[in-house]
Amino acid sequence: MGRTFYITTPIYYVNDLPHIGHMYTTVVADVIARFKRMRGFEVFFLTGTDEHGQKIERAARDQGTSPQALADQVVGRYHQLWRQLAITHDDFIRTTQERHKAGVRELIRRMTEAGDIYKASYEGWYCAGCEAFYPETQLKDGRCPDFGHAVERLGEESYFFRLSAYQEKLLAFFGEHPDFVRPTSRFNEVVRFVEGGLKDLSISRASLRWGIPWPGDDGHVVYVWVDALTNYVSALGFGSQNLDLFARFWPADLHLVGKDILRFHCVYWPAFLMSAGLPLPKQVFGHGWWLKDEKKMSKSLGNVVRPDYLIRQFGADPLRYFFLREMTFGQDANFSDEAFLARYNADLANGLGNTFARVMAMARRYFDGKTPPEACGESVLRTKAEEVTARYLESMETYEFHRALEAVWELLAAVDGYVTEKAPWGLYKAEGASQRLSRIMYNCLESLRLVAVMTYPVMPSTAEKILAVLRTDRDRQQMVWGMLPVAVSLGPDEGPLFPRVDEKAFFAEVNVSEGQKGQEESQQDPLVSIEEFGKIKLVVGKVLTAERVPKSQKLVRLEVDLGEEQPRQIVAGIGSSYQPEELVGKLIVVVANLKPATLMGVESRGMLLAATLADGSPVLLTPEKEVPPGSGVR
Ligand code: ME8
Repeated sequence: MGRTFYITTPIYYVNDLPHIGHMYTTVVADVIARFKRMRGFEVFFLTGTDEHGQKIERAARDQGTSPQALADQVVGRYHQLWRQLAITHDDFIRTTQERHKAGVRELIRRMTEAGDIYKASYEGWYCAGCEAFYPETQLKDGRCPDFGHAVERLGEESYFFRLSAYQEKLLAFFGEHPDFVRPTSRFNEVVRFVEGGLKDLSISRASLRWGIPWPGDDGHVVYVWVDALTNYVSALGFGSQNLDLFARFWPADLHLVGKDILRFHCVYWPAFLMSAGLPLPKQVFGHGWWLKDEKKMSKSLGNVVRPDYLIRQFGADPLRYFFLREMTFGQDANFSDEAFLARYNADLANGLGNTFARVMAMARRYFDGKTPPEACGESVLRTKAEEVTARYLESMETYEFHRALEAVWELLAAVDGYVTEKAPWGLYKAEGASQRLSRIMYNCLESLRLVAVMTYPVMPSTAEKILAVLRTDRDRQQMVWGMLPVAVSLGPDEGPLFPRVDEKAFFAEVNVSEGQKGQEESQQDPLVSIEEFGKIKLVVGKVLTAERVPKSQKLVRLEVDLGEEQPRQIVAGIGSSYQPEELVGKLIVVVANLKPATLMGVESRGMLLAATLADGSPVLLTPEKEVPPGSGVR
């Protein structure tokens, strides 16, 4: 049986569109997955989405849609983005899938059987942003300690997990597995946290509906973190009849996460697994954050970056390269377009692109469009290439990607230096396509082949392009010297790998077109022109009938007179603040030309406007005097 490697990303919340942080973690996981496959491992690479909980329920309510519809929409964007970024995940799990729910029920059944679950009443400070309770002592200025989100006092009956019983067991496990958390500094933080004492954990919510019902008690849903963490085993069939994947791939080799969610992965998850009698993952890596202007990006700060425009303009490879090269894996780094362009021009257009173009132009000319006819045994370049390959492998194994890439770029520089020193053009002039010239060019081409193989996990499409020109197929991708075939026709010249970009022109263009799109997506308060605003048709309407949408807590179906021939049917998420009866006869403001949408099976042809209070509840907008239905609003 071959060696296996199971790698996971966090499953991302669907309350918002993906941003650079989600892209980063997933790209890094993809690089590791591709690297391991290349080294002969049978890899299982999992990513997915975390779709339950208060965050999602609130976001859906704010957008006047259902949590499931919101999730479906955001998941669509994730799938599209992972395709654009050339992500090779083997599975995509969604916590709303039945297979996942079965896994959660099985985990809870086992924890209950172990005697680790009891029911008690609970009161505490709840942060909806983090989906977590905090003790009074941990609050900072009355807000959540990590991000400063608002917290609220919540009290209810809840099921508890006996986390306190696992303090010693966890510490013993940490002691026996010094590699469990990386980087080491983060491991120490985790150990200190557990040494500080563990309190039992509330793992159900009675006040929330959008979640997995507690097995045998429909009045509760499972706490979103118990739900979410279980994805790592439910995706392998845990909780179902078919345990083949589970037997093959569990325990995970690597949970890759951002440092924000380390505690959930290094303390709670191992405790749940111990309780359920399951093996623990081998390693959790908590990487650093991409910062914007030295601050962590977050939706609430409005400084989120979505570099979709960079993917549109450059394809996936340059951004993948930038992610891996710019950030010292584990630490924080700043993101900026300037830094991206600087790396693009220096490392890709100049470094890789130019060296490749320069060497290939000579090789094509000297050997009639073929690879050199004679290979070379020993040379300085071979020595360098072998030293670089060894260093690259070592750095990739320890996830020091920036070092691995640095090593590869050293080899590129060595090729450049070698060409300058040997001056093959002089030889060609003097001797024609001689044996000596053949050996020199072989050394260069073989080094470039190795560069392509080593860059493959990070820049798969560029590597494939180079390998196609060098006529080396997948089987020949081993990282050993001497695999380049001699005297075979080179693949066609497809032009520069990375055309140089003029920074001034780039920023001028980015600011007027693409960048604006990026900005609009990333800023909280984007500006719209009067023409854009004019496209929205706002009209006063009079509510004729109102009734609740069956099975929905929030949705109300309205028939509204907009001064048109027929009343309009509108579905609005206002049922928790208004009784249907009190709506009839009210004048409201409606977006009349919104694309129709179907909410819980009922078509809505428009949207009513309401102010939103801090707790998310809506207050209807109504004209200050009686006006006829159909009056325009501007
Ligand atoms: O936490 N820099 O989901 P989430 C780098 N659903 N990485 C970042 C980042 C940044 N500025 N911002 C986010 C959740 N990330 C839970 C996880 S797992 C069982 C449940 C990345 O959508 C990083 O990997 O908030 C972080 O851990 C993750 O996105 C959080 O994604």
